[in-house]
Amino acid sequence: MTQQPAIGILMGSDSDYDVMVEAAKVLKSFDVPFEMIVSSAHRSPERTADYASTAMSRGVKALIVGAGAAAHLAGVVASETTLPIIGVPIDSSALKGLDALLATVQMPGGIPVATMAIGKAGAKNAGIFAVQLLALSDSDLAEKLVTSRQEMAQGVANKSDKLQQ
Ligand code: RP5
Repeated sequence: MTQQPAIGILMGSDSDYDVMVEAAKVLKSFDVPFEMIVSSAHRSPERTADYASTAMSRGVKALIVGAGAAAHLAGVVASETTLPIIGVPIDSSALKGLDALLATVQMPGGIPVATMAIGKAGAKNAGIFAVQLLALSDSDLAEKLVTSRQEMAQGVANKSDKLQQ
């Protein structure tokens, strides 16, 4: 049986996939069920509003939303739901994501979007942040997060050791 998605990953275009898949990789590594959706704030506003407004009733706990250029998608999604929204600005335009960063992060008071870094690092961190939210009520996930940090630290030490050889 397919597990109910706990996290939704939404992107404004299929051209955003190479960035947003970094969030998906993190969720997979923690065995968190998720769904990936393409919908645009501007090109398919009704589809976007419908997805965002029904996500909570389908058991989704948080949404990771990535878009580039005039990146209004995360904000529009945030206006349609009280689920936590994690925004990922994508470096898909001539302005290399600075436009998307400002469009995603500069929300008016009252409708928050937790905005990550531009591009792949932001998508990866969005995945980790989503796991951290779920871990507040899931002790197995909380333990896995601690193990993951320990492995990361060990990886840094290993790289340093290699430099000495
Ligand atoms: C945004 O415009 C999308 O999120 C994407 O980053 C950018 C370009 O989209 P395409 O023209 O490649 O579909 O809405």
